[in-house]
Amino acid sequence: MSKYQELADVVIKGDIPKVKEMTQKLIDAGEEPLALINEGLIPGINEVGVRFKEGELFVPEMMRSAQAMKGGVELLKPLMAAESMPTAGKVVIGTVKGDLHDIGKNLVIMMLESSGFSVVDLGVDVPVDKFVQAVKEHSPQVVGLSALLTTTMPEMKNVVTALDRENLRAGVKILIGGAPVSSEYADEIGADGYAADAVVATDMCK
Ligand code: B1M
Repeated sequence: MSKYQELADVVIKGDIPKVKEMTQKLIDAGEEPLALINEGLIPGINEVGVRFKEGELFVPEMMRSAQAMKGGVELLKPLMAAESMPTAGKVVIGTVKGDLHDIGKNLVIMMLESSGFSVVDLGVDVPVDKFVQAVKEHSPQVVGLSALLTTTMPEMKNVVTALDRENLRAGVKILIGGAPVSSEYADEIGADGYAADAVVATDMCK
């Protein structure tokens, strides 16, 4: 059992005030912010996914758990912010069209920013054209694509194809992430890499 099992349990219950209260108590007790995320909040939301799949939980419960998790992350975010670090580079990131999941993407952003990257967040349900436009406008070193649904994975390929077509690949690496994708999928669609989590994503951007 994880040290932060109780925190995971209140995420599973979708108890928004309790998640905030417990996160704050753990912060005050000097616990490591990243450990609270990786060993408390994420295992909690992952268990919600398992129970949803098994038909024990439904969308409204999953939504409440997601909100509870976000409440905890919001308290941890300022503790991980970079303090006047020189910018390590620019990343444009978004969740692909048709997909509304953003917890993982937001964690990646948080880690990138805390490592000194400047990040342009395009949000969720981002159409291909918006990625293309953002690359033209911001000239990032990395484009990050997030997808959590098997049905939205092909949108990643559409973004890769569009950036190829517009001759925008020079100097830009495309990194993909999200539960259903893999490094094999990255190879298959012609992306430059796959990051399994926010820490790996940040290392790869570096
Ligand atoms: Co959704 N959902 N959901 N959901 N949901 C999943 C993904 C699912 C696996 C649950 C299940 O069945 N077990 C399933 C997908 C099945 C499939 O496609 N194979 C599913 C489904 C079916 C759905 C709906 C269709 C349900 C419905 O309406 N019937 C619907 C779809 C809506 C849509 O998008 N169009 C839906 C809706 C929702 C909520 C809105 C209720 C909510 C999302 C709230 C939000 O994000 N604001 C939600 C949630 C919370 C989940 C689960 C439970 C948790 C996702 C999550 O936040 N994980 C999820 C089950 C699961 O994944 N275990 C599930 C925690 C997060 C930290 O991990 O997102 O993987 P993750 O991000 C990681 C890495 O993947 C990586 O780093 C992150 C941090 O470590 N990473 C990147 C992610 N993006 C990256 C980008 C990068 C790099 C790394 O770029 C550089």
